Order: sequence, then structure tokens, then C-alpha cells
Amino acid sequence: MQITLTMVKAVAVLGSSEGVKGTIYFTQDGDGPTTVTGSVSGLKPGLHGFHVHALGDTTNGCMSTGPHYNPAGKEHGAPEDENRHAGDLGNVTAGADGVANINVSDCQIPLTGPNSIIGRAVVVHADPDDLGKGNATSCLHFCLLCVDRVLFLCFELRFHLSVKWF
Ligand SMILES: [Cu+2]
Ligand SMILES: [Zn+2]
Repeated sequence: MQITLTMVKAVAVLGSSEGVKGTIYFTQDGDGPTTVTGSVSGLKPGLHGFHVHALGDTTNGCMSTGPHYNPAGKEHGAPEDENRHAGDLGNVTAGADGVANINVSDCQIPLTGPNSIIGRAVVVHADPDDLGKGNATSCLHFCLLCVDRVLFLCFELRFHLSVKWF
């Protein structure tokens, strides 16, 4: 019997009318964690919430992308929390130059299988994610904050379905 290891890659090209843009790459090797790399520029220096939202519909900004992707029915949290939405990737940090470099590894955002994030939306928010420890504990609340100021606060782009199989 032959065992085939599969490497799956995906990309999200993010952009907004406010000059915020970036490209984020996702790589998963077999059943291992998904590595998320890339950078986003044009951000206000500081922390910005970074999530996978449930839906890939970006026609109405943050609003149409639904809540944080949450196939296990858990609460909003930090990436390292056991009780978290699968889509809770925490924050990215933009430096003084407005660039956030991303390089994280996460076990709850697979690129294959029933809980695959392919086709869902990636959102970088203008505001920091409180990671479930502050007032904006509800995912919906958090996203509504975003939608309220969608022109300045959030941008997102759904995944291109450019999954490559090796
Ligand atoms: Cu979000
Ligand atoms: Zn969440």
C-alpha cells in the first residue's frame, strides 16, 4: 500500500478602496496544520483583527461574509484558546510602515475535508480583535463594528479557488 502525502495551497488576494492590500498564502501538508504567510500593507500601525469568516460572499463587505467561521459551535476566542471559532486567527500587527507580515500556523483552518476554509472569506479588520476578553465578545458585534465603518475598517477577498495538488 502506498501512502500519498498531499500538499494543498491556497491564496487570498486582499484589497480595498482605501489602499489596503495584500496577498496571503495558505499551505497545508497532509493532515498537518495550515501555514499562513504573506503581508498586508496600507494598514494603520498596530493590531488588526484577522479572521476567516463563514461565507465567501464579499459583495457587501464584511456583512455578507457572515460570522467568524465556526463549524464546531464554539465561542469567540484567541487562536491559542481551546474554546474559539475556527476562524479566529487573532490579530496581525502592522508596523510603523503600515505593513503586517503574517506567518502563523493553525490547526483549525484545514484546506481539505468537511471543515475546509476554501471559498470562505479572509477579513483584516481596522480594529484589534479583543480575543474574547473585552466588550466585543460576540462575533456578530465585532463584525458589525467592522461593517459600521466598512469603508475604513475592513477589507476582504474570498479565496481564489487556485488549489494545487502535488
Ligand atoms: Cu472578522
Ligand atoms: Zn470569533
